[in-house]
Amino acid sequence: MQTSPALRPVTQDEIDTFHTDGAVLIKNVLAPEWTELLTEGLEYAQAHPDGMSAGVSMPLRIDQFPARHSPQLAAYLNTSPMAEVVGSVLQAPVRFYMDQMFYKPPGRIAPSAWHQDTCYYNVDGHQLVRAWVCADPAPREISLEVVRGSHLWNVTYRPPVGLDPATDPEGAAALERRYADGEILLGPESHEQWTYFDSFLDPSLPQLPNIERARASFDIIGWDYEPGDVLLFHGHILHSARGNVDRSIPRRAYAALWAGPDVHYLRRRSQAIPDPLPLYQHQPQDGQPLADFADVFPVVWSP
Ligand SMILES: O=C(O)CCC(=O)C(=O)O
Repeated sequence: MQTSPALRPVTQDEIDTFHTDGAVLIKNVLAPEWTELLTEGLEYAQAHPDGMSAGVSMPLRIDQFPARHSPQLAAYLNTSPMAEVVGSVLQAPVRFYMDQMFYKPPGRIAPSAWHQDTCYYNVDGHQLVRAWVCADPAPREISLEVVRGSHLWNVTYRPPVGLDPATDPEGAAALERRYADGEILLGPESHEQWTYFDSFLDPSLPQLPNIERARASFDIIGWDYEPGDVLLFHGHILHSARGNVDRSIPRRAYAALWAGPDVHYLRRRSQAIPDPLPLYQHQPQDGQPLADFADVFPVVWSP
């Protein structure tokens, strides 16, 4: 796959910031043509929903694996310098794991609640990196915030979605039995029809602190994002997007999850996002590195 280079190299300072803070905004690294392709790709995905396109409570569409149904997003993923930027920060070979679209139309911009990404997926490792880009300017009041350093807290919180044993004990008990039998709760069929509430709200994981209510107690950082920037954040970091402000243009974001060499499979009771479809045929076992599934997750960039 032929990728084109970033506008500039990632600096040592940016690499250090990512590892210390758990997130870094890499400014002016993507040429304008990438933003054009991204815009086309997001509009195409928005106009062509599939079984993994989820309307969430406010006007917000989240698509899982949108590059699968948007040719322009596939081209963006495969040829833009995104993988290079991630790999330069990890200083290691990178594999693509999955992608998402967060399409917020003009009007009241929906916030995204505080959460951690790791607990949603059947993977674990310290080299899981999210690259978030936006087709539109996104000042701090509508872009991402993180709790600085929370990627090193060594805690996996309960995702705030899924079937709650407190409200549906029988349904939850049935899911619990399937999990104990070794099943992946979100099987390949979930790629046809999926919602954030097909999963299991795992009561064994600690509940997220109410960060929004106690903002002053946390070291929260955020950025004014401009198209051409790439925001990188760690898979374990606590993050959210601000919102509830009115604006005349959309906020169309695309986020891809990338994996370095230490990332491995881990079947989670809290899994909320299905495994990538071609992975199911491998019947992956806990602890297997993604390198064991090189046909599904080829190395896309190496130092
Ligand atoms: O863009 C958003 O509103 C949320 C993004 C996010 O949570 C993520 O990329 O993990």
